Amino acid sequence: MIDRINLIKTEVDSNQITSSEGLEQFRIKYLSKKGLLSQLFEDFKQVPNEHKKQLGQQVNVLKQYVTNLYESYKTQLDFTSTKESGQDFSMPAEPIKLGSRHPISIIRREMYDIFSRIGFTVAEGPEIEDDWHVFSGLNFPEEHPARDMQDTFFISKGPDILLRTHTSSVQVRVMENNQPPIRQIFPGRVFRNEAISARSHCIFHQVEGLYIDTNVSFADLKQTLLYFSKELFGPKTEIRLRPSFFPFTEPSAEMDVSCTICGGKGCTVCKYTGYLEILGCGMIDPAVLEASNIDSTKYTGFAFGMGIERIAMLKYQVKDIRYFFENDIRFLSQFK
Ligand code: 2U9
Repeated sequence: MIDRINLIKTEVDSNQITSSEGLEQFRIKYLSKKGLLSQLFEDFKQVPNEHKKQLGQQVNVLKQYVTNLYESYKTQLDFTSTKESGQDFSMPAEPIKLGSRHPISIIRREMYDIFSRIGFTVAEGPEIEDDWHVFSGLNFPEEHPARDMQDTFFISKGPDILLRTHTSSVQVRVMENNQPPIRQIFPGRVFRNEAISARSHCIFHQVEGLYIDTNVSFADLKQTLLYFSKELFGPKTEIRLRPSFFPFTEPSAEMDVSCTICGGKGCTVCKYTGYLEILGCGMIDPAVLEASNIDSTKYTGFAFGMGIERIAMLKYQVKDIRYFFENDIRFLSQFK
C-alpha cells in the first residue's frame, strides 16, 4: 500500500494541467467517488490493525496534498480564463462620472460666501404663503397690481393662499419671531404669473438681504452693496444707485454695476450706457417694522433683493433665461 501511495504522489506531481477539461479529468481520476483516493481508502479497511495508524496518516496526507493541488490549479485557471475573455473581475470598478453644479447653485453659493464674510447668516421659509407674509405685512396697498390673479399664482381665495412672489415673506417671519440685531440673507424660489420669454420666467430664484439694528443708515447699505459687487464681479467694479419705489422700503433705489463686459466704456451688452441693473434696495419702511412688532423709533434697517438668474446671465453671458430650467446637459456641463 505504501508503494501505491508513493506512485500516486509521483503521478500527481508529473501532471501538467493547462485547461479546465484537463482539471476535470484530474478530479475524476483522483478525487471523485470512484477515483484512486477513494479506492485507497476502501483498501485501507483491509490493512491489519497494527499498520493502520501509520498508513492512515499517510493516506490522509496524500488526500490533503491532492485536494490542495486541485484547488490551486482551479484558481490559476479561473484567473487566466477571465483575462482571456477580457473580463478581469479583480480590476477596480469603472469610475462614476461626476455631474457639475447648476449655475444658479454656483452663484447662490458664491453669494453665501460673500455675505457670510461680513456676518450675514442664511434663512429659508415656505414657498406656499398667506397674504399677510407676502403682501399686507410688507405694506402693499389693498389695490396693488401684484395682488391681482394676473400677477400672482393663487392656490385659494378667501383666505388667500398663494405661491410667494418674493422671499421677503421669509423676512416678515424672521422679524415676527426675533428682535434686532438681524443680519441675514434669504435665498429661494419665487413664482410670478408671467409669460415665459428669453428675459423672464414664471419661476426664478432670489436672494434678498436684511440688516436691522440701532443706527443702520443708507451709508451702511451703500457700502455693503459696493463690497458685494466688487467681490462678485471683480475689484474694479463700480456701483451707482438710482431713486426708485417699493412699498416696503423708503427711500428706495435700484442699483447698477459697471458693465461686466466693457468695464463701463459702453458695449452692446450694456446698450452703451456703461452700467447694468442688478438689484433693488432701500431703507425698510417704518410701517413694515411696526407690522412685525419691531420698534421703529429704536431700530432702522436696510433691505435688498436680486434675481439670481439675472446675475448668472450677466456673469456667464447667457442670452436666454429658459436655459436655466431645461436641464440640458450640454448647457449645464459648461459650468464647473
Ligand atoms: C422686508 C423689507 C424690505 C427687499 C427688497 C427689492 C428692493 C427689489 C427685486 C429685485 C429683482 C425683486 O428679483 S427681483 O424681481 N427686489 O428690488 N427687494 S428691497 O426689501 C424688503 C424685504 C423684506 C421685510
